[in-house]
Amino acid sequence: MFQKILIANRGEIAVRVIRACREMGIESVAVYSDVDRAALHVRKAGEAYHLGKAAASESYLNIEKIIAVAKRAGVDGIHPGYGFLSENARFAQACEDAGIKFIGPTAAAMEMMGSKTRARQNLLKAGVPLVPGTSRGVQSAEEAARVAGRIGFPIMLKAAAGGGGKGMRLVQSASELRAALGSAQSEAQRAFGDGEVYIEKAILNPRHIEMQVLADEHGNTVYLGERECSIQRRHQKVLEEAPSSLVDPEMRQRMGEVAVRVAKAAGYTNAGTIEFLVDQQKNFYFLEMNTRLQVEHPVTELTTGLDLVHLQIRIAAGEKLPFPQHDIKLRGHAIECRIYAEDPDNHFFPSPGKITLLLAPSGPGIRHDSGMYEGWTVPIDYDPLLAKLIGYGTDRAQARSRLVRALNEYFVGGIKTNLSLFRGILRDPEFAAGRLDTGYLDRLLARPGESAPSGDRAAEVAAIAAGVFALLDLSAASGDAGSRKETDTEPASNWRRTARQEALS
Ligand code: MV4
Repeated sequence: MFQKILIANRGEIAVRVIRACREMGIESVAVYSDVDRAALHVRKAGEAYHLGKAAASESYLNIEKIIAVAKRAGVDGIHPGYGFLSENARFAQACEDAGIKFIGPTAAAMEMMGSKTRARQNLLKAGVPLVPGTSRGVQSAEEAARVAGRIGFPIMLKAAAGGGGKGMRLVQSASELRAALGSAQSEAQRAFGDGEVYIEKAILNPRHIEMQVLADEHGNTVYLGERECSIQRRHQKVLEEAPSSLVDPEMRQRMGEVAVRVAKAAGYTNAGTIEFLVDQQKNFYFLEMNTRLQVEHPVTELTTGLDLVHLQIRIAAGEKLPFPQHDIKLRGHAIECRIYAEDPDNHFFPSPGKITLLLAPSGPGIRHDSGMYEGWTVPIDYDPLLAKLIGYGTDRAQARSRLVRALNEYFVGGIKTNLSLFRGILRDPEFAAGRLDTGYLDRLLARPGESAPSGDRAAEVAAIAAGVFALLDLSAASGDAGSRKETDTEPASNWRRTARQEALS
């Protein structure tokens, strides 16, 4: 087993991995940039080392600096979290070259999945269902037109090196093809340094459903059930749940067995996710594989009772999976909300700044994985994910009602958050009925009066009242209202405070 693990990440996921290390008796090492000196992951780790400037290239994306710190701190493992270097094959290789175990798949498995055309070539041979299309880059508009003639419009042009929608174009007819191909190729070249673009038949209004797998280094691979991730905005997931309301046990088994086949074809080890597009006839097609622990892993943890980070660490230490497939039992339902520092009333613009007041929810069936604390300043430099709020229950209705209750307890003062968006989603009858696809959120936001939180007045008033109470409490305790006045939402004038205290006494 590992003695000491460096977490090459920040925010809630770094805290999540540090917690697993503590539970397992492993020492933890945090790294941080200039703007993260006071971040929660730095406070929670056993040791912390400065990397450099805020820019990710000088800090969380800097392979040389991270390996140097890892050697100095004497770690025997590195956990990459998600994002940053987590799917970087060069980083996995650099860890191995330094004699440090990368807690994730091998560089070779990452490389195979890093190119979608390469993945399609290998998976076609393995009998994995793929969206009809090409498995190599198209060379010319004429070739693209021939392929489109065979599979039929509409088609998707996709960057082989891409993911998350970059370099992707929906093409409705032959007349648009040449221009779309040119712009997709140049966007791919700019974004990934690789202009290769291939073709898939477009699936209209698909659902995005993904399957979690775990593979040890002894040839054992299992699936842990699916997550429904159709609620997205601009290719950013917003809310995820397990299980999917579309998937029955028979479909789950078929999807799970395909996912295991994908993992085995890639020589995959550790935790991974196979993404599928599901069409309106419930046909599912391999989309891509994510070779990392994902943001939404908690919904799988809650419905399987397993700790995915513990298992990642045990697998990387060379242990065998401690259970066979038939021992994995799914129970209950979990829904995750991604809480971002962004303003849903102003185009979801980022909203950095100081958190002046934080009332975090808890209680039955609630898990809150957070990277923030009261008094901390959210930097503008990184992804604005603050925390994940996960509701769990014996069924979907209970998970939903607990989450609604918890959202109404939740208050973040000083910055804007997207909490109100979740109040809107969770009370929507379409969501409650499980009628979801990847167009769901855009349709909800386009509905008049639905984009704003104001439909939920009672919750807003309760949240504001909770904020006022907590402020009064704080200023009474410190005996110094004046020290907070620059950043608080309420002006700290004496007459107002006195009036409130009188009203409350
Ligand atoms: C597709 C598709 C329809 N047909 N491929 C978007 C991000 C990238 N990972 C794959 N994406 C899509 N690929 C074919 N052949 C529709 C999407 C898509 C999408 C997929 C998953 C979740 C949300 C989405 C939103 C818009 C488009």
